[in-house]
Amino acid sequence: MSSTATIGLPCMLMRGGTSKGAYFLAGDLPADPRERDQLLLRVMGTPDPRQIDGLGGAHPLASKVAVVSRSAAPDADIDYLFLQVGVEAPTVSDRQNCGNLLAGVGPFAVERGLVPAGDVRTRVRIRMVNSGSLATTTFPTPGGVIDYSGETAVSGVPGTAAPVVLDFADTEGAVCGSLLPTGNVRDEIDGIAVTCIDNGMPVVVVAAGDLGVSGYETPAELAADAVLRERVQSLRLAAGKLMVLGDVRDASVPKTTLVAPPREGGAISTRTFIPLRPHDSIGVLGAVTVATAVLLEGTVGHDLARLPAPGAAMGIEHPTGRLDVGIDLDTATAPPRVHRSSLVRTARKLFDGTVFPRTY
Ligand code: NQM
Repeated sequence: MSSTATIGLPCMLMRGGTSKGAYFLAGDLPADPRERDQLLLRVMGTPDPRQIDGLGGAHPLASKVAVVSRSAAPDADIDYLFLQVGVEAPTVSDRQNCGNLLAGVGPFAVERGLVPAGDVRTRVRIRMVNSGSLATTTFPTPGGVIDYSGETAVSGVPGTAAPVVLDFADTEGAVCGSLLPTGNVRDEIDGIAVTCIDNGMPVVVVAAGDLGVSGYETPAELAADAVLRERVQSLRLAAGKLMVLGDVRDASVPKTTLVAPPREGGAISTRTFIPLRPHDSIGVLGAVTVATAVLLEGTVGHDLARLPAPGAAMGIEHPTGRLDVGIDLDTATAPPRVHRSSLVRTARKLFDGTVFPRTY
């Protein structure tokens, strides 16, 4: 047991978008990934469905960690490593990005003095270490002080807060190596048409109707459907191989998104499994990826969508509202190229202090 694990270590709890996590400076954690992961399991209280002995919120969306440091990359100010900590299972995975926790990374970097605050707003260039993709985040810092309060509402979060604008570049194939890792806009698995796509998050897109549901169910209704869960698992296990992810039984990716025609003025309606638990909304890069999918001709979802005017934001409807995503896509090339994507989130500093990992 290292001494870092027995004495406390600095930790900030933040809500980023519709997720919540523990933010650390990389230098405050053990450098050895195995030692670091053991420590984080104790910090979050994993494995335990209630995470009663740790900071985790007993849900994958509240069992997340951001590890932040100054970047050596010439085009980035900050490096951000995202770690998904299991709830029931003692897992710590770096195989996916998290665009929601990303919303807190810029403010955290300012809070910890890694980046100076601008007089009106601050722009931080962030390298997402999990994939090497770049994100730029911009948030208000009037008078050089972060202002977390504001009028921006994010579906799935009560109240309003200051806008955190996220711009993504190089997310195409971030995890799988290419936007359409199977080489096709559409494949068939278990007799069902799917689109396997990765624009920052590996996602299997399926028409809800093909799985015998409407696609407008509540997350609780979807969670109660054991047959659906089995079919989703079967699809993602096969898709994992096709998407060059290998055996994904214990991995958090690919996610599966069920799509249906929009009902709330957006472009498409979604219900997402992360990877088997229904999401109350949808992940940031998950939404970016699904928006990209439905823009491409021939994909599952393209014909179900009500596409906005070219250049307008794509409204991705989800169980608790809508996430509007801007996608700059060049479909004239083969395969199509995504130049950038952008959206708005909010973040909140919840707590700053010292966490005491349990010692054994
Ligand atoms: O897709 C959930 C979330 C996420 C990840 C998940 C995320 C993203 O809602 O970028 O933000 O898909 O596990 O935070």
